[in-house]
Amino acid sequence: MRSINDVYIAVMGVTGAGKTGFISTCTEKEPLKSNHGLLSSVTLHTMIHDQKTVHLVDIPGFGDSKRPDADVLQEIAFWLLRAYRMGIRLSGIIYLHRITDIRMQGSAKRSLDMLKKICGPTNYANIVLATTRWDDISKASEEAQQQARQRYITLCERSLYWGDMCCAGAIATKLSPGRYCALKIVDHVIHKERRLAMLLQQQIVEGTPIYRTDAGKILYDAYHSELDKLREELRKAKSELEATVASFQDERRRRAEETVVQISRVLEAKSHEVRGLRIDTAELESAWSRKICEERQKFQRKIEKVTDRMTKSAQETQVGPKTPSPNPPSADDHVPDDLFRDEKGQPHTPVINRERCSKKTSFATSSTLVGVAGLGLGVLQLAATAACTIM
Ligand SMILES: Nc1nc2c(ncn2[C@@H]2O[C@H](COP(=O)(O)OP(=O)(O)O)[C@@H](O)[C@H]2O)c(=O)[nH]1
Ligand SMILES: [Mg+2]
Repeated sequence: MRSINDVYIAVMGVTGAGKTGFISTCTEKEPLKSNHGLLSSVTLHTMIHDQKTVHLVDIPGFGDSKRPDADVLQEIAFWLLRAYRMGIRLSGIIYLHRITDIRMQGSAKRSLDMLKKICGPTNYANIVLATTRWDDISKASEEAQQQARQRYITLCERSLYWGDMCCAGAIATKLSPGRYCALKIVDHVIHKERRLAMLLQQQIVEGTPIYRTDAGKILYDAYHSELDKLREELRKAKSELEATVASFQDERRRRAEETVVQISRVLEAKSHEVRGLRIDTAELESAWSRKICEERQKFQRKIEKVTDRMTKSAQETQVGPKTPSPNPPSADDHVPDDLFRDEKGQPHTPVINRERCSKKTSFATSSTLVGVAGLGLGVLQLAATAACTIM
């Protein structure tokens, strides 16, 4: 069971920075292959380390082409709000950055700015800034290695990047592959023995709408610049369309029409994302609670489907016992561990045995049931996802 006295550490960074890999290295568990079409993606990964229960919280990155930043921020805000209400406090933040990224701009810079605004300056001392992919750099030319070392120095020195956080007590480090180095970072956070109230968390708890929080403002302003640009593009595209009407050039008109439709679609999608930032705390909570409830039901249906197939498959092979393994997933296993209790504050008791998705554990024991075992692993993968995904 998870407890508010456990250690909770957020792992952040752009998509591809190495968060999931880092967590998997620490916990020695296979990373979840996919999120099975889930809407939410803040996931908790638990290990016992130094006689403490440590939960590494995989926070979705900004700048993900598959997901709007506004949606990511909503989810983080919701998670922090829920955690706060349950008495859970983060002990620190591990922020990962690829040293192979040549320039600190675009989504990398935005992600860094968001980190600062989500944490707030008073929590900078509890941030570890870790650079990944040094192994790739070590294979590069001497010149490229020199450039990477210089990038690292620039990152640490410039206030615009990590300098301000380092001056306030954050530490920067080069992450080497392997568990030893990863756990040293975790140890650093644990030994500080802090329980933090993140800036975004405080602001959301006070009822500030997302777009007026420090983190939300960054996105909101960026969205507005983007919307302004799109409106200007649309205006130009529409005047081009008008010109083509007069010119009777069919092909040119068709292209102009397509452009107008395309820009209008993007504009509508972006406007919708911006509206998501305007919601207040109560709306955030009800919208995301609903989403998570729907997700839970979706999971339940998926697991039931796979379990059904497993049973049928076992019967069709007509070998071995009818049950697919000595440890078939029970009905209880399918109920996601709502770490975080239900609406009435009652803890959900069923807990999925996370050891079953440990790298060292196999599910089926009989070689005649390979196909069934495959399905069984599917169930475990779903169950594991449910266990660490749903709050
Ligand atoms: N060579 C190398 N690859 C890495 C390192 N860290 C992560 N990766 C790879 O980068 C990709 C993205 O990593 P992942 O952990 O999924 O990033 P996330 O999006 O931040 O969770 C994966 O293919 C990893 O294997 C590293 O330090 N060195
Ligand atoms: Mg990941």
